[in-house]
Amino acid sequence: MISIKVILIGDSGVGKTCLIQQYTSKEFTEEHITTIAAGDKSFKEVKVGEKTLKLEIWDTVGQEKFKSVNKIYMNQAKIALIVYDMTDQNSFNNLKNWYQELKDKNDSVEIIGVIANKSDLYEDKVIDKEEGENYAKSINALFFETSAMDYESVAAVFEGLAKKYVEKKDKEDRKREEDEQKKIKLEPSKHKEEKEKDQNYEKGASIRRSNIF
Ligand SMILES: Nc1nc2c(ncn2[C@@H]2O[C@H](COP(=O)(O)OP(=O)(O)OP(=O)(O)O)[C@@H](O)[C@H]2O)c(=O)[nH]1
Ligand SMILES: [Mg+2]
Repeated sequence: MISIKVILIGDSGVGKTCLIQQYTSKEFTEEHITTIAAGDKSFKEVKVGEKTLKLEIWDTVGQEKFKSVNKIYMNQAKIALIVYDMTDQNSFNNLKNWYQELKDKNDSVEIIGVIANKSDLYEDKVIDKEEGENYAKSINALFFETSAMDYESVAAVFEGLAKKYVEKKDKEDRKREEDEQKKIKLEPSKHKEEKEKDQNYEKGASIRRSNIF
């Protein structure tokens, strides 16, 4: 089974812990208990076609003062969710800083999702879906709207990103195989060329030899 590290980043209070809780145990907490011990891991298996992926989901802290520890948590993550609260302009403005953090401190991320959370609070919404979508597009990420109270919307994120990851890996595998095939096809002619070169050399050598006598 393929095991992959998934991280959630974004400002404090956007709902990272709640999203993980909903996805892994179908629970929602009203209280905001700031995550301080970054690196809590939850696991969930997800099926993509024939493949089963084991998601290792890491919860990270959104508070500024903990930023220095984030390198360890960002490292080796293959999937990253950058979360904002659609009722909080600041959390949206900070997406670019989180993206920069990710670029600086992670060298392995393959798939990024931009998550607009708290869709149940649509009356207080200050960021339009289009703005979120445009930002996601600008960093080549997938876009999702979620409510951490609604399991389906949350599962769609993890399943969507896992699917994209598998598709990307499959494509890379196919490309590698094609390149390998091309090499094999090229090799016989390479052999032939080398053989001919050798034969010509032999011919030349026998002429050279006969010139000696
Ligand atoms: N209405 C609503 N509230 C939410 C949603 N997601 C999270 N919340 C609330 O937002 C607050 C913060 O949620 P957390 O999941 O603790 O936020 P966090 O991003 O983990 O914050 P830090 O750990 O401080 O970085 C809590 O009071 C949650 O109940 C949502 O989709 N809808
Ligand atoms: Mg948290």
